[in-house]
Amino acid sequence: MGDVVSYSREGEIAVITVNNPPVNALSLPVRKGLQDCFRQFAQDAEAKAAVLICDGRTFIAGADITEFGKPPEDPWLPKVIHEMEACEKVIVAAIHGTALGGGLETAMGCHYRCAVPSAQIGLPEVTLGLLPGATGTQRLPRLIGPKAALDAMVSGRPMPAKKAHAAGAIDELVEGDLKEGAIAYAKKLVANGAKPRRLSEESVDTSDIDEHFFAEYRNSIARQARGFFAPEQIIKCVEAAVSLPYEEAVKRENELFMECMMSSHSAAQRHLFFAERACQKVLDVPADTPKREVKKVAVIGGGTMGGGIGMKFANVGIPGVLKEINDEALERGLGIIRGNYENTVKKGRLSQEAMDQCMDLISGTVDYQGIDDCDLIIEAVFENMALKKEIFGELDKVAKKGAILASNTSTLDIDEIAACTSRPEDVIGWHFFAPANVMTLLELVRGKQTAKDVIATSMAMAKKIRKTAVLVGVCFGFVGNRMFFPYQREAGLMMLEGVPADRIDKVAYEWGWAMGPNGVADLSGLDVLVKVKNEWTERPDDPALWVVIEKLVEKGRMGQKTKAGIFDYSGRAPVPSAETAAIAKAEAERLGIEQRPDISDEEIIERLMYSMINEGALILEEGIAMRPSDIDVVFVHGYGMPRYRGGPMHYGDAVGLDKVVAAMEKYRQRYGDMYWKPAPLLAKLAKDGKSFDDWAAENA
Ligand code: T1G
Repeated sequence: MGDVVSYSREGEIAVITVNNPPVNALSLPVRKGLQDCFRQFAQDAEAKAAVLICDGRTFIAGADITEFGKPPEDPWLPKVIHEMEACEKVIVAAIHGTALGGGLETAMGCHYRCAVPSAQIGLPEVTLGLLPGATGTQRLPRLIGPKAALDAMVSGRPMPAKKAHAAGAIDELVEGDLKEGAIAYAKKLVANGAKPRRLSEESVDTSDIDEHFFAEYRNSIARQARGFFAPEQIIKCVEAAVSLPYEEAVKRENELFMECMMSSHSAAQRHLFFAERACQKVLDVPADTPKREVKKVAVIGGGTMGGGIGMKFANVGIPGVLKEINDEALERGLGIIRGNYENTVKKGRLSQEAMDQCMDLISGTVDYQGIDDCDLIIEAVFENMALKKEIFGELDKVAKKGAILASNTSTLDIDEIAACTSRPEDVIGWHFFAPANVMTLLELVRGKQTAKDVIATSMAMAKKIRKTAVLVGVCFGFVGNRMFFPYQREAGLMMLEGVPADRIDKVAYEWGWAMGPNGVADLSGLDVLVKVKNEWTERPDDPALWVVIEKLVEKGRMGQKTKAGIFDYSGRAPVPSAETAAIAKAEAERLGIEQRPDISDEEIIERLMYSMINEGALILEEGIAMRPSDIDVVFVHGYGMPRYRGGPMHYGDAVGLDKVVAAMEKYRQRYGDMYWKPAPLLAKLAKDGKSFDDWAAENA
């Protein structure tokens, strides 16, 4: 590979080019190369101005995340940026693709910025549990004001070039060839006698903020930032930007950045960054596996799930057919879709025109003939194996050759379903998470005979409909639900031991879950859990398993949908129910369960999380998940586990598997081997002082 940073000259304009695929990350060689080239530019008397540009698909997309966690090596990025900014001659950043993080910070160290209209700029460090640590928290407020800068840094969302231009972050939009346009812009600056604009020499315009601004800003993000460490650190940096001299404020930024870098939150969020990319790679399905074309989709079953699934395809311009059993059900199904779109339009997140375009792509049918031209057919009826087998038998008769036949089953055996067809190689599970048009997770369930091109096509289509797909194997509950069962089991058992349901949920919520286990059960429907238990033929022989939930269902308390479940719901907020407590007490007496109402918060979390982690270890041993990090992606994208925990397996590593196993031993002494015998893999890793990450590296 040639130089990662090269120097050339076009007449009186120097051109400094970064070429470090895939995203021109600011690795040590790039930082050194930039420093050398800017020094060369300063010495080059023929060069009146310089353009900083990148080869490949994007301007610098940030610091090199793979270097994090290792000792930083000189030259550090702030040092490179300050030396570049101090240059007496004008430097122009020429931006295409995504100038992110350290990339935008470098561009803000340049004196002027130009970009093609399709470019985006942003400071997404917060998504990694970090903050812009190379003067970004000081420069962006000087460019676009403290409020807009905080919005950009706390959300981490990129800004399109046109909006950035309007805000003053981009000085010139370049139509056509970026390099030509940037050189022309640099020449214009030279001709106009423009001086280097150094943001470090400017102060923040505070005319639109008052003494309440920061307190009000903290309140405005409290909900979305709940539990996260980095957002508050970013706010502190901007407070420094408006109150301290630049040099002092940069020192403060570095202190706060190092606190973020050393935090468990950032380790977790950086872990997820790579986990979300790794899960797209299937170990035995090469990336260049030919994919089947998907021009039209059918969804069988127009319930909440079916409607949401159909929307995901319409949203990306793929026509779909919704198949229901009769006109009334079909009308209801199409009505669900229409209602979802109308809600989004009402919230201002979708135009009426866009909604109409999506609705025009969705048609309906009440017989199988209407789907014989579809390339992908997704069955989304309720969890009943007999019904699913009947449907797949029909699909086998009418679906075109090569159509992918998918089931949205959340627990049932894909191989058993595939066996009802003459084409098991075309059958795969597409397990969406409710609500399908909102939750980002999609579990793709690989059957024993699922063809590799079906897997490759499914992974590609998942990405197209903006789902995060994780490939899993066949077992009851696959990965997510199978690991959520022990989590919910422990919640139920602690309720029987006398711990109030609302306290269990409070502890889980404060740990970071979007909602506690009992609130989730009420949301999903307690009857659904009871149906799952009945379908779970190999469930543990435990008379206490979800016994309270079964009694509640017998009394018609199904959860939120009946305004009463584990909790009562006069509004949306759950209210502790005396009826649930009475049932728990009576069942505990019947089962002879010792009352331990004062179980500690620590024990509540350990029993909820370690039971889940142990199941995850079993799943890895059985090959149901390819990687521990795939399991982490499942829980962050499908179950509301906070990103700053990194997922259950990363959390186990962060706690230390030896500590996990030691805690499990306590519960094994009290509750026996049925649930608390460590999975062999977990026991071995703990004994060897290793982590799931170590296991992943050894089994990649
Ligand atoms: N460092 C190292 N590798 C990176 C990288 C980075 N910053 N960004 C992407 N990659 C790898 C990625 O792992 C994948 O590798 C390949 O590039 C393609 O990525 C000091 C501290 C730029 C929008 O957070 O958002 O600067 O899997 O699949 O979908 O203040 O990558 O092929 O082996 O995502 O086209 C701040 C992170 C860093 C941007 C492109 N910057 N990257 O998306 O491709 S912290 C970011 C992205 C920082 C400073 C702070 C996206 C993308 P592989 P990809 P994509």
